[in-house]
Amino acid sequence: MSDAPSDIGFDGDRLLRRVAELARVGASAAGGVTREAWGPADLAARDLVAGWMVEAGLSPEVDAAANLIGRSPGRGGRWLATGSHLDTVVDGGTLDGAYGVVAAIEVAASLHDTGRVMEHGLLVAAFANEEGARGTSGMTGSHACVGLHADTPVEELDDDGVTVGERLRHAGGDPAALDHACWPLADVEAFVELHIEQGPVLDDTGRPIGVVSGITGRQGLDVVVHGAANHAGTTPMHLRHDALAAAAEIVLAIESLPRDGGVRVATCGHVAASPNVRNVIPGQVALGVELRDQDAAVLDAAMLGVDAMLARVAVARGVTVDARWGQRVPPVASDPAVVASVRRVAGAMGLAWIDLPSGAGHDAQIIGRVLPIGMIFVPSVGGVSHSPRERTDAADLLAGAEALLRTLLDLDGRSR
Ligand code: HGY
Ligand code: MN
Ligand code: MN
Repeated sequence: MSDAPSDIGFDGDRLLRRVAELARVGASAAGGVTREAWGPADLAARDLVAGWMVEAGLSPEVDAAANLIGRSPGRGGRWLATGSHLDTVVDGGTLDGAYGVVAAIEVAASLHDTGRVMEHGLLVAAFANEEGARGTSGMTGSHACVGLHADTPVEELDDDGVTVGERLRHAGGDPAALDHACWPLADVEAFVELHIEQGPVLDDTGRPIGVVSGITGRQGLDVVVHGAANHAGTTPMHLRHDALAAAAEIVLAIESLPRDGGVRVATCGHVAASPNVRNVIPGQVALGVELRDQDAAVLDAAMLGVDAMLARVAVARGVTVDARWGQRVPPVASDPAVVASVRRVAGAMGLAWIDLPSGAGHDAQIIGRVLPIGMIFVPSVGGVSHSPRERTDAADLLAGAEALLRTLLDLDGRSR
């Protein structure tokens, strides 16, 4: 850790160039990026990154879950893992996920360029479908890496009616052999993910480094409200079963959960009304809902409250409400040894840091159900993410990547 950046071969220009190059793969008209998992842009990004892995001395492979994994063996038999994801939301930013992958490859390149071999092997992951493309549950790849693929079933249908399994096969994976994607768990020391914060805390406080204490839990919910489609001119108000009006009550009740002391945040981000025609009373509405909290017990309690609320709305509005509780991504705490290492490194680099929880979900959250994890955050200007306006200053991107490199070296030196 006493090494100056030049001693460890860290090439900041290369890192920034690669971030910019990746931003052109799937560039959207709005100035952002659309690289939905398993689509052509996502696969093109994966090919580009695989080439960079080779240059960095990593041996890349696409595993059964369509993750791109690059490995470079160390002197001993154990591994340190890092990485993030290449897929984005529709019209997302250029950094969410991609930054952590590019920085992880820069770590490998730094070691390779200086001929340094760690005691641990380095495993660099570009996980598949972190975001949940086309309405799918998400974090498909990271689940498989730690043997939890049953939690992201390959039978799940996306919004286009295509199964996750078919998507995986198209992307070079093998849905029948997902257990082959599992890492040698007993031999992995830790997983460290570098990511933009995606919130305002670091930008507000002017600190370049966030030491992530834990990652918030997320509970998905799909609701379908069945009313009765009918003529909007002839049907008296008291004889209607308006699915959209009922759904609106549900949306507002979900929004009020945090205000009423329930979960930390609650969002209804997806609405599909049918037939969605001005002069027809809506007959059916589908809602995509998610609740997030740092405490699993709080999520459990909120689920009971939501079930009761849905039943009340159904009776009051004369509609039927089908609710299907979806994917639960449990909250996870960072490993104390990784946290200590990131703090130590930031201090040694003269970078101001704070501890903070992650409000966004991350692949580290899945890996952390089985292995020790930690995350390093860098500031998001204005706290903006999942938007073409997502931005981080170049100096912060470089500081974060160097902190990742030094954290992995620190962990390598301490856990032989
Ligand atoms: O939605 C999330 O928290 C993550 O960005 N996928
Ligand atoms: Mn995201
Ligand atoms: Mn992300």
